[in-house]
Amino acid sequence: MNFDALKRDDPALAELLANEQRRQAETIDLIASENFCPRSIRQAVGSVLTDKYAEGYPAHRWYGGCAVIDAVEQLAIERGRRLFGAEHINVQPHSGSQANMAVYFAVLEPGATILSMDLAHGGHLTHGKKANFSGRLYRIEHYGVSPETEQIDYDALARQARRVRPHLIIGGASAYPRAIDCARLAEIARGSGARLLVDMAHFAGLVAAGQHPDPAPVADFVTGTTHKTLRGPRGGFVICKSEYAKTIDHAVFPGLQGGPLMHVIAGKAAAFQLAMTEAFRRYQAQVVANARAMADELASLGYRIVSGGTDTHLLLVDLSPKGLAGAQAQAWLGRAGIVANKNAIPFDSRPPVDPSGIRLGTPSVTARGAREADVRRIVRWIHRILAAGDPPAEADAVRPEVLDFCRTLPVPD
Ligand code: DSN
Repeated sequence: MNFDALKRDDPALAELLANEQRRQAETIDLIASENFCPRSIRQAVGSVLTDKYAEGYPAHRWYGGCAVIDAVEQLAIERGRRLFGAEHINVQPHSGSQANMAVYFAVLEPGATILSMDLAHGGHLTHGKKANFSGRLYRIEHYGVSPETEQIDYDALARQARRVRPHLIIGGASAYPRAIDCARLAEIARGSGARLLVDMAHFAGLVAAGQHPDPAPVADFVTGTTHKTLRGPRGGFVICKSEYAKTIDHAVFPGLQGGPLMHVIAGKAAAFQLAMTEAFRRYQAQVVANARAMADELASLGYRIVSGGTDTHLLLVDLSPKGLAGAQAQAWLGRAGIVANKNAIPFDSRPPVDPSGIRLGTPSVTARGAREADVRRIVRWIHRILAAGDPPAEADAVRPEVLDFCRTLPVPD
């Protein structure tokens, strides 16, 4: 990106941004929730739309001068609806957390019961962690994965839902490598008198490209983020059935937020458009194929893959059989320019700050054009480092090869 004006007005900040640009160009990003937002979308996000206040919704604003803004938001709404087959979409949530909050505020009273996936089994902070608003405001019951399969046991979940009688069931996670059976969740919700929210923040891009079942036809609410697999700007959205449209819109504004980030909403419109292309469908198929190839290569090198594999863009590796832990592995890999994150595995005996696993994802590296052979090569570098007698020295030896890889597959435009 050209930082000419920033260099003139704030050289110190311009230097930091250039450093980050270089870091991204020269490292392999395996963080499952990250991606490369195309330059065209970054132009929309960096545009004059940041200047405009537009509290309200298209044709119903509290400010003058919103004709262009209305057209931009309407475009995002229409494209989002078409992309996900949604009855209604609200594109204003600033983040996935706020999208979830909007659903809770729309249909739950404080103290209501939520049944959601345990964070320790791959769930999300906003699905009821004690330190989060969700855990403070609501009575949280968690489901997890089966100890045998490390996958959701839908029969057990159905029994739990009938016992707990939650007001809301949440499907979706941030470190669960398997496809979510949204139709089954809907059946369980109906059978227990609950509403269903599917938080597809992680797999929205897969849904858009037909690589994961679409929750929109079966769930009362679907929340998502636009910056993960969807490869757009950082932000959130809520999809719901028409009967909830007014309640959700009211929960977002004036319930939670004031002025929408119109520059980001323009970026969302652009992302939804790109997500409807054949190129995007091919990209997401490759994201999943690459994750499978990574899991397969790791398993062949003796690593234990949580749940035995993946259906999505991410995998969880249990490092404990190798006598390793996540934080140390993250640091050694980082030294070689391979960026990943430590992650708890289900039933982890280690603390969350230094868990037994690492989470690996393929959205970013696939956006650079990597295919199965490339990700298998990355896995062999990971193994070289983690299996070495002197891992930091081996990381230093791998680093030039990683740099060469990054130059061969540059960050996309
Ligand atoms: N923090 C995100 C992730 O890394 O999965 C989820 O919000």
